[in-house]
Amino acid sequence: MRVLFFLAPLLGSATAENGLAGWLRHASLSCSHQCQSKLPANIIALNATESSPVYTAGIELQQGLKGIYGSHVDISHDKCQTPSAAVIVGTLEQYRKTCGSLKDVPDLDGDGFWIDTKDTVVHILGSNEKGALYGAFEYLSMLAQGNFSEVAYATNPVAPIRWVNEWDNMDGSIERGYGGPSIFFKDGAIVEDLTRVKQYARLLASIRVNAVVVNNVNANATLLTTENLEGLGRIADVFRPYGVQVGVSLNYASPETFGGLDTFDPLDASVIKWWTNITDQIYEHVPDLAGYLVKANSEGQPGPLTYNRTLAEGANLFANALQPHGGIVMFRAFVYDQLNETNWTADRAKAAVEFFKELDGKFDENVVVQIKYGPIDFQVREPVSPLFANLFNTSTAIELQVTQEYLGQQSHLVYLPPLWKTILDFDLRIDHKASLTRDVYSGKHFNRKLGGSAAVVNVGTNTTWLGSHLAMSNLYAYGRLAWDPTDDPKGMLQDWIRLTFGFDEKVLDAITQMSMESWPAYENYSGNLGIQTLTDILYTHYGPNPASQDDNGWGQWTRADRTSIGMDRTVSNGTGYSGQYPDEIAAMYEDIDTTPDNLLLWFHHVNYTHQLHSGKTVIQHFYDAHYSGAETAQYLLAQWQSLKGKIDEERYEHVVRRLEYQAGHSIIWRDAINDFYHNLSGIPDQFKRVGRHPWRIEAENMSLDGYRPYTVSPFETASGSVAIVTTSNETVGTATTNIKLPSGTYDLAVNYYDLYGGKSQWGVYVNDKKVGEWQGNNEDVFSHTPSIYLDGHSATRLKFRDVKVKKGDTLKIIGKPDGVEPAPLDYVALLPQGIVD
Ligand code: GCV
Repeated sequence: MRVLFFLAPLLGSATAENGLAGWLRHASLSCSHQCQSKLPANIIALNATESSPVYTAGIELQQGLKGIYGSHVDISHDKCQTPSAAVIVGTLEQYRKTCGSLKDVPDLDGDGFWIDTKDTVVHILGSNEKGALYGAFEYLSMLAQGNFSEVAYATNPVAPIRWVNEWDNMDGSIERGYGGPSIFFKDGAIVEDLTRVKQYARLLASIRVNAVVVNNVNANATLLTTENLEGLGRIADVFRPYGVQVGVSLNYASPETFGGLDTFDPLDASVIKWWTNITDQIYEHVPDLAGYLVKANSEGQPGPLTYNRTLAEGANLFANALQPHGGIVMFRAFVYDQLNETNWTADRAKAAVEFFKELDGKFDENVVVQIKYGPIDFQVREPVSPLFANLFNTSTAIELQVTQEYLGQQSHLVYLPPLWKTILDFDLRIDHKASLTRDVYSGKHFNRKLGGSAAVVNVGTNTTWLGSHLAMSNLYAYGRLAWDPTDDPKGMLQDWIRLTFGFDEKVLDAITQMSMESWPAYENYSGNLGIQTLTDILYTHYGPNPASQDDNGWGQWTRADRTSIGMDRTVSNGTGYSGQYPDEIAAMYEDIDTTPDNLLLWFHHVNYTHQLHSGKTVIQHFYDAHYSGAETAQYLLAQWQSLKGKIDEERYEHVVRRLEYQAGHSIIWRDAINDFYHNLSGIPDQFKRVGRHPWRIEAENMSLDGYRPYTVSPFETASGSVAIVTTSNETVGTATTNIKLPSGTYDLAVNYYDLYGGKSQWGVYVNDKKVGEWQGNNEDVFSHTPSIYLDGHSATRLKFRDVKVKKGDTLKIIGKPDGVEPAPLDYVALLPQGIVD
């Protein structure tokens, strides 16, 4: 293959950009003479019907060519002869009808396509219209990257199901959404203006996602009102030209709560009739509905178990109603009960296999069991769900999460594909044969037709879609992996970077490095060694709160006590979970010596002094990893800052703000986790860092006027466990101290708490000269769920650089409370160059 790059300088790099176009910016490139000769002068889209994906492909190509190279190209639909260079897009069948046969095109299946750029006429031919549109986006992606390679290849999807799920509520809020309110719903109805839906449709089609479930799995039956079904029809009309089908989540109890029946028993004739009618009505509005997504008997949601019916009977109820219409049921395996931690063998991780294994083969053909990648809940590290290895006669799909519920909620940069790959590429050794997870859920391993993936995305009306520009790489890569799970995380990322930020080598290198380092760093400064998560699982799922995992029924336990930590999931002495895997994998996890360090605490309960394969003790690994992760987070910021001037101001500033915040919050994470386990175990840090902060001035040790000490809970989320708050919500507080450090230039860090429900103001002064000021407005700036308490979610750290001080100077903080926020302050640190503390 001849690879031709006519890389042109990116014009308009200084133009402000708000992220709305995502990776489809089609930013302007200058085109040399040589490049001009490669550009098509005509577009032939072999379908003239405006709602068809092939028609859309023609429009996208036209707009893309205009955007990238400024060239206006006409579109025609009914002939394939052209006097000059052209691009022809259509299905293979349309091509044969209009233009005759084409040799060398291999068999295409699913939504696959053939692209051939070797000739003056570029051919983009899909096995169906969707495939043709995907091919057009592929070609545009090449052009937008200045790539004029002469290629001819076919590509087919690994699986037919490539869905996204949106957890949008009818009132417009989004469960675990960090990019603003819904693009679909508002005040119980479907929004009138669907412009954003159309923009989303383009993004999804360009990454070959073929269906979107528009409402939350915690579903509200009012979606089924006539007015809302009409609205659903409007949404589907917008998605249709992009080849994206619409699906809906259902509430199992709807026949009773919405339909007025006295039961929702799936075997009751009136219930069956009710769902059949509703399904027929939905198809009247959305004739190509993809199907239903159902969360049943989970986290308070109703389901068939209420009537002692099996989950398979529950799923088949919908399968029957959908079958005549060609729809499918995505039935979620996320079913578990509350458990008692005093029972050593109780284990939520076992639930999915316990509920579903015996139902294997009992689901109708159009049911797909949708399985979260790990057995708990989208944690920073989990082993693959063993359910994939326990369903031999049932179609499955993997559920991933693009929205970063437990992974920094888009206020932290975490590029997820390296995490996902630990699951997709895992060899389950079913029947002692190679059986990669990706081959199991795609249907390939068990030779099943249905299968694939779904990702919880939760885009919102924010112009960044997800709440952060850099988070969009996760959505882009999800689509690529849903099509081809062997795709390389770094390669996909770099395509995304070029499409999103241009071709500057420095930009490419920096964002690549930052992104690739981000998940390991996040794991390091949050929960490591397979402890799943240490985020607060009882509140926002965001900041640190290791104690929240235990002493409750949620089953996300760490079983940490003064001497030991971890879940014993062995068969010999624990919950028996490891025995849910095929023999070879079960044996690996059963034995502490063959369990990888990064999953040690998932499978074994050990002393803090247990030695890892790495040679470190568990506790020292905790300490070191947290220091190392937080240090990397500082570096992420520095790498981005090195790109100033190379990225438009608007996006540069938006990202810098988040990375500054992340750099600070990683230190809050680091100290909280280290202090917690240091306090619990009493084991000192070999390097004497934990609990020792020579550069800090604790706010509670300053002279206070209008401020008072406040004991923070959880204790580890305040340095020394105490912060200060103003004595009333009207009183301005002042905290003063004399600087005892040697005279010099320092970075001045302040740790404060930014609560929801107030916008306090703070100022920091040296000898009455203002060094800096800030406002407690995180809720307006960042995407994560805010907190109304002083805790690990609201704890925030800011840095003012290069502050000159003299020994004996007066350092003063003045805090002005607002609303319920009493201008809380934890500490100030004066940091010599190079010190992170
Ligand atoms: C939509 C987790 C989340 C819930 C989510 C649930 C699910 O528990 O915290 O918000 O509910 O998973 O996937 O159903």
